[in-house]
Parts: sequence; structure tokens; C-alpha cells
Amino acid sequence: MKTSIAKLFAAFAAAALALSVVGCATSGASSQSVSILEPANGATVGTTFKVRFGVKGLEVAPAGDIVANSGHHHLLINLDSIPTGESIPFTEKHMHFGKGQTEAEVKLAPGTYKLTAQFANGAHQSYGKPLSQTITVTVK
Ligand SMILES: [Cu+2]
Repeated sequence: MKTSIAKLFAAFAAAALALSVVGCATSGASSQSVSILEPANGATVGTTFKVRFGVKGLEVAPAGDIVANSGHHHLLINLDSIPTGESIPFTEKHMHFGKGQTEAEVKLAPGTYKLTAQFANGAHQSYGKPLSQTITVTVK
């Protein structure tokens, strides 16, 4: 009796493990992320400040060709993430780093701002909310 329960448990554990492995393989998107490394969320910065972007599981490349898991950074001023597949406009509030830059000098007038890093493909089509991060900074 004891043995059969142990065997059953072992089989169950093996099945659970197999499921979790499959789960990892199919949800590759969760291993990818985009973040603002600098400034920190809630930071107070000067009117000229440096923004540094970070990526995980993605390639940063100049704008041009559409390549899977590759793209460039955008900084959106006082805007939320852009829905997946939508083109990111070229305005003062949508800064494109189409040369593949991972950091930039940003100038803003004093005030409180929402800054959103949005990753997009070579044709400036957004990868959506999963590959974005929004922080708030105070410019003094
Ligand atoms: Cu762009």
C-alpha cells in the first residue's frame, strides 16, 4: 500500500514537472522585458537628465528591417504604452532611438512627468504593454 502511493505520487510529480517544462517553452514572452534603468521611479532629476534603457531576451538594433525579438527603444512623455502592432508616431512626445541607442539625454521643463519606455520593431510597430515600463519623475 505504501509503495503504490509513493509510486502514484512520483508519477504525479513527474507529470507536473513535464507540464511546467512545456509551460516555460511556450511562454517565451515572459522571459523578455524592457525597463528604464535610470532614472529610478519617483526620482527627482534636473532639466537635462540621462535615461538608460535595459532589455532582457531581446536584441536592440537600428530601425529598418523587421526582425523577430529585435527592435529599438522609444520614450513616451506623459503617455501610456502603445497597443501591440500600432505604429509609434513621430512627435515631441514620442522619442525614437532608431540608431539602436540604449541611453539618451532628455530635456524637460520643470514638472512631474510620466515616462514610458516602449520597445518596437524595426518598422516602429509597438511590441505593446508587455515590452514597456512606465515611471514617474519630478523635473526641477
Ligand atoms: Cu521607432
